[in-house]
Amino acid sequence: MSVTPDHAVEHIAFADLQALLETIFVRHGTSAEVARVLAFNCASAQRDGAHSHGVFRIPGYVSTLASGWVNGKATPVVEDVASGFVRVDAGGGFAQPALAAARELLVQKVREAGIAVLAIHNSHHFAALWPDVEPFADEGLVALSVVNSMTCVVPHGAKRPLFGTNPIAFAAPCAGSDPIVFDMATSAMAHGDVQIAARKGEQLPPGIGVDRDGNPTCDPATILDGGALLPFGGHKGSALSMMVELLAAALTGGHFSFEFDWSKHPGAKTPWTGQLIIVIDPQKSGGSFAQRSHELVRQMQEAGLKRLPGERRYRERELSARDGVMVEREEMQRLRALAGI
Ligand code: NDP
Ligand code: PYC
Repeated sequence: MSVTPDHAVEHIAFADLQALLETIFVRHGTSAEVARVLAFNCASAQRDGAHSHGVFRIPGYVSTLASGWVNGKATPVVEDVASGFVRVDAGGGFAQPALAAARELLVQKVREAGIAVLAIHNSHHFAALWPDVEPFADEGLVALSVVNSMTCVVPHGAKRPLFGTNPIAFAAPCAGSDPIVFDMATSAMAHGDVQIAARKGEQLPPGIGVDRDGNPTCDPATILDGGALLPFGGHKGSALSMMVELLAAALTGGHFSFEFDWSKHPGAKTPWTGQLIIVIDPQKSGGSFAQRSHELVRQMQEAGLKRLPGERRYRERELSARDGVMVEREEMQRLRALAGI
């Protein structure tokens, strides 16, 4: 993994980065509200060092908006379907504004029933998934989310790609510390990281992907040029990826990763799929969930664990609060050009 020299980066205040990204989104065709939600999401990923879904994604957002593939001004339609079920039609827009529109109703249901599901369809998700679950854990709730993406992963034992990179994110409160959060693609590597490696001319470890004929390759450019990714962990990751297709698409009414055709929209980058979020109120269990989380973490650490999932991001977040959010200088130039400043 290459290291960026200090002189090649800028440090920018989080609020300034968010404002810059908002300007870009509005300039390239979103409503002010959609721009606000996406800019906060993307700036948060950059702040936390989640680089495969930070400002690296902005040119993709811009090209997808320009292609007419996504509706940047969509107004989500929220439906109160049952005591534990909220459905949202994102209107061909982004998934995060759909979540924002349904959030209050969802949490109200969770507090009443102890559990509720948010099923988003007709949506585009181009971001990290942890920003969608972590805020629930900040409020004392447990949240699990899945989203499917675009065909680029060969199911274990199959001959051609079918699944998306299909991440799973989970967040739970933990007494005395930040929430426990993990967020992982079910592919051996996120597509974004393959793109970053290709851009840097780096090779990948074995077991990540195959070329267009199904032969193993460590070359990210070969994977991107007609090749495909593999699920992580063989048949186990493949089963989880299948579960994500079922929950994020079949259950929500969204498209499977292989069901949409963006070929008539050159520049389209955002998967047109679905997202499921399950939120649970652990207070309904009668015990002290957050104390129990704390105990589990304590035991894991006593067993020798040095790094919890989420911890690296929290550390990066602290550094960004102290020094400003780190962005490569070249990237900042691109962002300012896209903002027209
Ligand atoms: P990583 O493999 O980098 O990390 C997965 C999880 O494991 C994270 O929670 C991470 O915590 C944790 N982790 C990593 N290394 C360790 C370690 N050594 N010990 C303990 N925990 C560790 O993520 P992926 O590459 O799989 O995914 C990257 C991003 O891509 C995700 O945010 C995902 O949502 C996004 N994505 C989005 C898609 C979409 O369709 N929108 C599709 C696919 C991926 P930490 O964060 O603290 O490093
Ligand atoms: O990194 O795999 C990925 C991805 C797909 C859609 C958005 N991110």
